Amino acid sequence: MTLKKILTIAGSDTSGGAGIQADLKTFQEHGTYGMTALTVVVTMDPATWSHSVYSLPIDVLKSQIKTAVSTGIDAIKTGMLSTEEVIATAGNAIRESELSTVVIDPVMVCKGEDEVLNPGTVDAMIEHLLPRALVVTPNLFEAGQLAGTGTPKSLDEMKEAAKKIHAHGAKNVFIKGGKGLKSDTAADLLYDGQAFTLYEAEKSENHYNHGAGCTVAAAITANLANGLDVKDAVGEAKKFVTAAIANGWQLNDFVGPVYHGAKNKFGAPEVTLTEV
Ligand code: PXL
Repeated sequence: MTLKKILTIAGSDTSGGAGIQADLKTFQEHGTYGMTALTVVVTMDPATWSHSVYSLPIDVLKSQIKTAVSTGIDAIKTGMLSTEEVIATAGNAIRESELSTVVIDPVMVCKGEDEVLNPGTVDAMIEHLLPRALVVTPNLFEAGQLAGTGTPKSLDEMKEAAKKIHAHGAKNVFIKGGKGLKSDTAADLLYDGQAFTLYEAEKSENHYNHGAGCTVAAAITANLANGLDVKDAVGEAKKFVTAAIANGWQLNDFVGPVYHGAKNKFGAPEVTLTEV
């Protein structure tokens, strides 16, 4: 048996819904083989759930990347990258791999925490990661940071941000609007440099959605590794995460992760595509 091998360069979410845990669970559900290069370990205070972020030494990160790349990988995904040095290291690894199946999830904050991890990281992502991205998957806040426009609040503002991010070199820009827009659906926008496609699903009543952003980016990566084109990879990933959110569950008083196994267990929800 051979499986497509995917390396995720990302952080560990100890609570298991986001980060490298979301990536590995999602890769597994897609019949792909996940490998990891850990950048940080995130822990949560049991009394308040406030996050602490512990960076691993850069040599440890480089050593992990070397190990995984030596096996011959098919795709790379990036998640939480805490410093400019870590971002440059991930960018170099992508360049040296010569892979085109590269998905950049430009994680800047954890949900509930409202400061960018480190202000210099936005410019570093623009320099080292966006020019190498087949798909970049910002949420609304991250799109506003990368575009320099401020957080989009409408479809027109999402389109404007997507164009600016595309101009930084990302071949496809997928902005995760999710429940953030005042529309009746959970709507995300794909821009390939020519056309805008809106992906819509029913808005979930469920508020247990921790890890949704990492999960959709991981699903896009796995679908691309398995040979889907970008438009279909995104469409299938949207179904995967919509099911995962609909079946999100309460882990404790503070957090409810998505259920990464939901689509395979319960079936795919409906997602509609519209050129806009
Ligand atoms: O959801 C963003 C995210 C990404 N990566 C790690 C995280 C989080 C949020 O908690 O912990 C490691």
